[in-house]
Amino acid sequence: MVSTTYLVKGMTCSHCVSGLTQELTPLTGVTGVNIDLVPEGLSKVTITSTSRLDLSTVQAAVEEAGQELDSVVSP
Ligand SMILES: [Cu+2]
Repeated sequence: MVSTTYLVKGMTCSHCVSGLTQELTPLTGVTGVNIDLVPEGLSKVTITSTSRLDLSTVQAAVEEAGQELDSVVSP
């Protein structure tokens, strides 16, 4: 099991959290999504998966949710 934390820009409320969770959860291999919301800052998004996810896949899901991937905390 792999756990990776990403910093995501542009999340402001619980709707953003559930929107992003809904985009990330169906990705292949994902078993858990935990989001630490920081309104108007960088929210911490931790994804647990059976194998390492492609950064481009995560980035696409984040953009689909209307947010912006800032960086990866733990590779
Ligand atoms: Cu929101």
